[in-house]
Amino acid sequence: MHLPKLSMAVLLSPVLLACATTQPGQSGASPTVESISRNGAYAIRSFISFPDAPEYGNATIYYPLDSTGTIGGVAIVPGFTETQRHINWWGSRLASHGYAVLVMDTNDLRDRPDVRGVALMAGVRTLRNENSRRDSPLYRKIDTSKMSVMGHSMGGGGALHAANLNSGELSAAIPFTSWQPSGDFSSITVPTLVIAGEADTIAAAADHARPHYNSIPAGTQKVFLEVADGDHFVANNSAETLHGLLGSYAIAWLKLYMDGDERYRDFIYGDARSRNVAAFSRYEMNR
Ligand code: 9J3
Repeated sequence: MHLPKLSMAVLLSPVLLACATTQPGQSGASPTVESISRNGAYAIRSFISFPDAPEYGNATIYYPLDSTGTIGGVAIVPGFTETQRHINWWGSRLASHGYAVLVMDTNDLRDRPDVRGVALMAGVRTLRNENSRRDSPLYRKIDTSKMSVMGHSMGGGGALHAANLNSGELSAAIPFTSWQPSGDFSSITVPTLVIAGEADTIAAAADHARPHYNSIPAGTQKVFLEVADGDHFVANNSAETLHGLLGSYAIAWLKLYMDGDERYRDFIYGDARSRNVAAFSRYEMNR
């Protein structure tokens, strides 16, 4: 058995010593504003053949080809009368940065936010189960302890409901232009990035995203991003000119809070955000 001698040689190699300085949670090249504002390094694949869940309708799982180690998962639900095609740019964008992303349809186009929250948690369950399903392209590739939820409008309300009821099972939540009258999300303990639109006339920020954000406890990491002059659809497929900007914040949020990769902190809290100051009518945080 010559392995001990070999590993000693390996440890003393300067190249591998450099690798050994990589901090927990870090993977991939050093991020820049540019690199997190477009698709990442991974080739993207998707599939639709996985066990059906009663809580949601059709769904697609996007994932990075040739990911190394295990990866976190994100479940995403659209808004009232919407389907996957309204928000599925997030699936490929996040997959290209190293996540397994389940983008779903609801059972009923009119399902309310709380029902969408239950659907999201079922999506999380599906992603976790893919890790142990032998025929899955994600077999043994998922870190089942890293799961997050996102959603648009009533689906953003759903992401907030899911986080409010299941913070212990989640790593992060990212509602965008969330809709839930009288929404009280005071049980959320997972880091939550609330994306809003200044000129949203369907889910007015003053009546929805803003009070949603305020209801999240001060002891929970939270950021309120309000797109200047942004409408109800700022984070949907149709708002292509905002994909780079909003994608960069969501990616930084997931990398920091789902993977613990501290290299992304500055893109949210530090100097790297000041370059976008004109894009936001509000940019608030509790820390
Ligand atoms: O999911 C959404 O876009 C909410 C839109 C809305 O105003 O619903 C009211 C019934």
